[in-house]
Amino acid sequence: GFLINVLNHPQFLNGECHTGFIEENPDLISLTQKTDDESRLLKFLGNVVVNEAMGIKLQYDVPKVPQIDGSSSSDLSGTKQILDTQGAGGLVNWIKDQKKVLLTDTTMRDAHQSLMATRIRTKDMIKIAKATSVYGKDLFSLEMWGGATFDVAYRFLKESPWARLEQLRKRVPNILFQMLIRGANGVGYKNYPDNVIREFIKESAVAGIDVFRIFDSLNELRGMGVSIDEVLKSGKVAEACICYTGDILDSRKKKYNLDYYIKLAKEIEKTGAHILGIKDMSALLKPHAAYKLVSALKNEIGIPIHLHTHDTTGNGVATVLMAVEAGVDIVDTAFNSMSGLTSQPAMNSIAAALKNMERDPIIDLKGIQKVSDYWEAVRPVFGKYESGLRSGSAEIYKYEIPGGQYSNLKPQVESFGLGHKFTEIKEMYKTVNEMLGDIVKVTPSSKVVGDFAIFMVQNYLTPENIYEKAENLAFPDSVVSYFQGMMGQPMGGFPEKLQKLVMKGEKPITERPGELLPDEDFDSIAKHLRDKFELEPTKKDILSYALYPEVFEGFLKIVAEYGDLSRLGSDVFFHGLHEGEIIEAEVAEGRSLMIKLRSIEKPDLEGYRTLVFEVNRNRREIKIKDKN
Ligand code: 3PY
Ligand code: ZN
Repeated sequence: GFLINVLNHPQFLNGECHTGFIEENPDLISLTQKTDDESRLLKFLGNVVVNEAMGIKLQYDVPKVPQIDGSSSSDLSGTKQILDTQGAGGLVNWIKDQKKVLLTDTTMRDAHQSLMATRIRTKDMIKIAKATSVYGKDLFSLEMWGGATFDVAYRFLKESPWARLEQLRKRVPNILFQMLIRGANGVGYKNYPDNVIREFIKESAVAGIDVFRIFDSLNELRGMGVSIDEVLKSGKVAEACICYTGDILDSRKKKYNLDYYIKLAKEIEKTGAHILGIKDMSALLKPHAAYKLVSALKNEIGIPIHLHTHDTTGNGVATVLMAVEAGVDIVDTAFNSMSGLTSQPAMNSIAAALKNMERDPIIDLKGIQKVSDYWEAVRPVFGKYESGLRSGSAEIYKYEIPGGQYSNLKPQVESFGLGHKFTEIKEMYKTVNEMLGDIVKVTPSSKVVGDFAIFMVQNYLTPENIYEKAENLAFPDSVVSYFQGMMGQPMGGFPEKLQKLVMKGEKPITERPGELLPDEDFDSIAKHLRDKFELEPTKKDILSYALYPEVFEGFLKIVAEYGDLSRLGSDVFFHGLHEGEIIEAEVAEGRSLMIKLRSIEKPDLEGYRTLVFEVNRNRREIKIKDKN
């Protein structure tokens, strides 16, 4: 490395080398560690420039972080302190005593999951964390973990979701942290052994999660039982959900009517859960249905009610306001610049609308505007992950597609080369739901319906011809797993004829999947990680591997190859540098490199491009294979 540094030094290249040259340039004698970081980072950047951004990078403004003076951020006391000093029961009593409606902010979880394929990075979150803790001090909670964030952090962002939790916790000591857990499906797409779910909850609770929002993708209570039980044991807050589907205002729809939800809510209350969540993942809960449902539930159960909806139809704010009228205790919202469309309804607007009203959430309106302004400036960097939806869509009432899935469906369909059949696939989504007997659709059951719909269109199948045409076709894994009973049992059971077709003679299960899955062997995972990666794994590593073996291994390999990428700015992480751009890249605590991309050369005969960088003014060249 040393010799190359000398040879590449601009002074050396210009023939200005004399005997004192080395002494005057001590940075040439670099530790191996340092050159390692440097080469790894350049390799990463080179790949982004050549193979992802293709040398094109727009101008992004640096988001302004509101300045907080020291005094306003210390001694903050909020819902977190109520839980920590009075326990979950004390918190529940406090909620019930509030006249105001309490607000949750979902920006760091569902909002970006639904708007930009979950791509917001830890770095963007921690910059605004302190300001959020100050200006959002009267929020009930921040939903900032779980759902798809766990998988995406490792898979696409090459960073640890655990580190995110830890870093946010340090900066937000006063507001409850909330996560979404898919019951027995954890933060994944399939049922996990009970010990994985239990240990994951324990570890998350210790790491800083306070409120666990638990749901089952088929509204099966037994799919949530293990999670509820473990959260109760941990002393944290168990929020168990009814997932809303159908339309309780339509008397022709008999399956998911008001009685169905009341019965389920009562069963949930009996489990000892602290809060009832109404999870309206597809934004199907119309404003007047919200009023009807919340009013009825308020009469029937005693625990607080927390409403989660999306704005996919454009009616989200109205739904929230009607729920507030009916006495809902807590509602999910997102800072305005991260709200709307497939995301949550707009927090700043709702808080302003309720100003001076009986249930005024009493939030610092000026302060939350500053936080919203920050996110507005962050968003353009993630533009390529946005869906392009420009308005709310009333057709979602017909299709019943969850927010996150709706914005993702188009790219997914395009990846199958079926972009021109998007409308047909949405129609098929509805048809498949009917073929399955009208099921609750939320991760992972929504993925089953989506995969099945694409499969139908791809293979020119219809509900009529499928029985002869698909006899020898292999169905998507998610569909097979669903019919095996590995995601639980849908209300009303499986359609038998279709189940036979998919299962091809195999016998489905009716037990709770967790009863049949053998416990995960954590010791053998630890040994595997030790042997393969020379890593002394933490409990968190072991759990991450148990949940996502390939994804976690992929993450470890990337870190070995490129180093810790979490310190790079998102503009650089996603778009690299443009020719002539200079960045300051932090490679380790307190150590930054000044990197300039001088030029991108034309590919050579083997398709390699030479990129000329300057790192701390030293010339560095690297060759990157152009894969395009
Ligand atoms: C998730 O499971 O990630 C969801 O957001 C479902 O609505
Ligand atoms: Zn949601």
